Amino acid sequence: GKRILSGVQSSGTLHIGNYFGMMRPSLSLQEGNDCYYFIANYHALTQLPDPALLRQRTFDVAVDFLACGLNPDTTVFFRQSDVTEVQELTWILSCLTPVGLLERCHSYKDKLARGMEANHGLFAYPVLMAADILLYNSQLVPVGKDQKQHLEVTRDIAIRFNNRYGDILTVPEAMIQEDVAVIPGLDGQKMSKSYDNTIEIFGEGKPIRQKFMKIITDSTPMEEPKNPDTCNVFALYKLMATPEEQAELRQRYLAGNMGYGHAKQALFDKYSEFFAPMRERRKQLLEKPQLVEDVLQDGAARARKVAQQTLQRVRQAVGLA
Ligand code: AQP
Repeated sequence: GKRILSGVQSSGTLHIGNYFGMMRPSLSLQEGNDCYYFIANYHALTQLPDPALLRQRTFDVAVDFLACGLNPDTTVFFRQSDVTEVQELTWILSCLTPVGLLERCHSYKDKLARGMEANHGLFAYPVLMAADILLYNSQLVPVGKDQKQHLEVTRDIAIRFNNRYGDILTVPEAMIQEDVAVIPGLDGQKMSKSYDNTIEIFGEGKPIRQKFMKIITDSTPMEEPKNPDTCNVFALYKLMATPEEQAELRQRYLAGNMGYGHAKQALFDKYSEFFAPMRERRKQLLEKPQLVEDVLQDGAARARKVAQQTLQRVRQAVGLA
């Protein structure tokens, strides 16, 4: 088995881009590996100044991840901020991270371009992420393609550290599944909270159905054949449908006489069915907030043990201990 690390920010409501890009691959690694999965609430703080909302969303992410199948008996599941050791490692790593390395990060440049406030936390985000990964001696990090560059920054920092201080840190590898590397949103761009183009994992009622109906398609007329392989609706359908169901819908695209409204309805039905069991588990968990809190506390205690060992080695190596 390998040491796997995976994190998700609590900056908003989890969407199916998070689910298929990161959560599902992470969940499928639980058996036979040594998994550390956490809620990145320090990271969320770079974008979320409302304390009540940050607390609420952190709890919601915990519930949603558990509902989606995280097994807290085998996986160490915790809140990032419950293991404050990560902040000391962040500082130490900061002292060997060139500013230019961070200035080149697309995610930071994107956020600036979209008018977000350039606080230092946002700039230093990849160093905190490196600390998360390195603190737990992670070997594999399942992520969507948007995080590829940040993983390279982590590797770069780890290698710099080891070159300077000796072989202390484990240099991790990104695990990116090509078929789910970039899940498209309603507008066909990467699904992302900050693009406001998301489909929530646990969306409800009319508003969520309306979102499906708003997915952008080309304007091929109803009666003409359509290309499933360039269609956002079909791309999302493929994530949830069996091979037979995919073949069937593909056939209908190619045959013509099927409007996009029909494909969207098929996608919406599939989504409702796919997430139904998780929705049920989520309902049960929402009734037991103390159980969720206990899981996180227990996870934090287990995570802290590893964190303290790594930090001790690091402090020794750099001359702080
Ligand atoms: N569209 C996506 N396709 C594939 N993977 C995705 N991930 C996010 N969007 C997609 C993956 O989800 C994991 C957790 O993401 P995060 O908590 O870092 O959130 P994010 O990437 O910041 O999500 P957003 O919605 O894109 O937020 P903003 O707009 O704030 O940047 C990561 O592994 C990510 O790759």
